[in-house]
Amino acid sequence: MLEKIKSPEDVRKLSLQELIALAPDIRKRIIEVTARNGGHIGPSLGVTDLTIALLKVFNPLEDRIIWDVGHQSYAYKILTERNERFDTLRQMNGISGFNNIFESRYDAFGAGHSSTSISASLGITVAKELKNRDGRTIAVIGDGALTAGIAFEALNHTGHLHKDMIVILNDNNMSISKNVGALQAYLTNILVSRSYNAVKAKVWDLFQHFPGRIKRRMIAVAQKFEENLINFFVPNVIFEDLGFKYVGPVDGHNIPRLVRIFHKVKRNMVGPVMIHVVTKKGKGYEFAEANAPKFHGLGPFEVSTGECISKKEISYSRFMGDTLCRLAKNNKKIVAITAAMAEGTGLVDFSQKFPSRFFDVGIAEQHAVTFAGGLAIEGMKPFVAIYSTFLQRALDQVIHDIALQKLPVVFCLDRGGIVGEDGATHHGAFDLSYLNFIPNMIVMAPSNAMEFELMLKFGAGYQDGPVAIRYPRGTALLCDRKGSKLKTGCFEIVNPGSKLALLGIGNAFNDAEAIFKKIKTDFPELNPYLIDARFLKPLDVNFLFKTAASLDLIFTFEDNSLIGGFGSSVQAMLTNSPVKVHSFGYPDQFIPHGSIPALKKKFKLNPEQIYRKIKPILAEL
Ligand SMILES: Cc1ncc(C[n+]2csc(CCOP(=O)(O)OP(=O)(O)O)c2C)c(N)n1
Repeated sequence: MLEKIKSPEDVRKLSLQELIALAPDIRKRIIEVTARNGGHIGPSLGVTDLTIALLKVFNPLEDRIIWDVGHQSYAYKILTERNERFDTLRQMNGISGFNNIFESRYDAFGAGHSSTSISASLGITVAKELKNRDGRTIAVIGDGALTAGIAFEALNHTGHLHKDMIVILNDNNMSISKNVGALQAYLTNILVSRSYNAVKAKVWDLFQHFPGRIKRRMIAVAQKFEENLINFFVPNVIFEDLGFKYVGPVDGHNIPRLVRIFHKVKRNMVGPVMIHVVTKKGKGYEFAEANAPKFHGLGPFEVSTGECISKKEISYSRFMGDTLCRLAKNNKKIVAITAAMAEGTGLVDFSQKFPSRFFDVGIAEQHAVTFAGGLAIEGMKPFVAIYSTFLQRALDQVIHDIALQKLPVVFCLDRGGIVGEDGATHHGAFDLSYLNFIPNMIVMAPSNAMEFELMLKFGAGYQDGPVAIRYPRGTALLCDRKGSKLKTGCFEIVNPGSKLALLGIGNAFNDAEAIFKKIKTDFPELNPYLIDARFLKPLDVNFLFKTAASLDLIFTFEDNSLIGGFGSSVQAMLTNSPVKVHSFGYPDQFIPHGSIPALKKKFKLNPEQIYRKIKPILAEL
């Protein structure tokens, strides 16, 4: 079937039976490609039927379909003229793992961070009306994404404006792990509403006594009736009270039924409509159905077994979780907070060992930070583990609620630096910059696991204000070098030298060290300083003013945007001294997707490339 589909127009021409037959083909394609390239397989398999039904009824060039996060849009990509390129998913210059308006005219709004779809859809709806343009706008948002403040803000505004707009709530009861919160409990309540299910069970039982053909016809009639009947039994007041017409719950894997409902809504809508669709994450691939958190998003895996191909090394995330468990054992004040990322941030063990001191707040980074503030002001020691890219969303809370009040919250910023295949929306390339300007903040970055442990311990003991530790994605580096005791605002001098210094922060220190080794081999007469900066803030004023100012040349290394980061701080401090500072980091642009080595190469930031660049300068020296 899939071979026949060149564009969404072809989907619109298919009969219901053909639509049903198309679904397994798409699922097969998604499984094959994600097994090779990694990616968000579970969410995409879950909405394959929903996507087909949407494209049967709506025309994505006249109407607008906005996928929240965009991680579930693989079937949509396949059906909107990207099947041929789908093999390049998440690879350098290939198809993005999320929606991207520069990739396709069918992608109505870019995403990667969650919960933006209703706001964007409302903007599009209003703009269309102002321009007198036809077409429906459809936001598809997951139950997990609905936990974020911005989604509530958008529902509030949509209900108020009362424009014709469709919100599809894709309810699979899961965020990455099990979804949390009172709203989720409410949604579950809708699904298991006892009176409704009791009536339904009795009716279906009754049908079993009829002969085959009559039974089938009665079931068809009952299904239609059920869509209306359900509203009598189900407590749907929240969405209705917010100004939406509520439709559902609807089986998200029943394509004919979805098509029927979409047609009906399209024809009859007045004001905003919420269609509550129930799906199964990972639908159609047994391993993904059985283990939704693992198959939410993962690296390459073996299709026949569902086993991951990469080696099982301890990641920085896991190392953080393990260390925090050890610290929390002896320090009852430590609490851990995640915003729907317990797996990703390595906190699953912590959640099991210290359930009363673990909080998954849902996709609610802003709330996570201010909630930590409340805990801290009462004397607790909160560790907030959030990916660097997602903390961007809570910048004001970090400034206004935490730093301004000098609250001793520890921010564990996972996935600092570039993250690879997830691309521009997920790289943590700005955190050194956006934390750098905040007064009262201590900002550290470890170059290896041992350093990381020292920093986590430092954070646990520090009471005078907030501490941020940013660390990269990937394997926690073990290292023979025993670091000296951590002192606030002191660089670690790994090799004392003269004339020249290599200053690296965090993961980039390892690049500095590799370059240092090359210099020692090629220029035995040179003895550069090798510095593991440890602290972005406060910087080591002592070293910079006393020692560095008398050097000829300094190279700084960071896996962060050059603007406002480590190198720019060092340069600013040394403006009045004759020493020359060359900084290596990411340029002022959004870094695309691709493997980390490929991206470093593209930006000429791997140690070999940097070395080649600085060699002539060294020769002069
Ligand atoms: C602001 C933000 N925080 C965290 C994430 C990481 N994240 C990606 S998808 C996801 C779960 C989304 O759940 P849901 O909306 O129910 O969609 P599903 O994956 O279940 O289809 C999370 C937490 C994100 N993309 N954006």
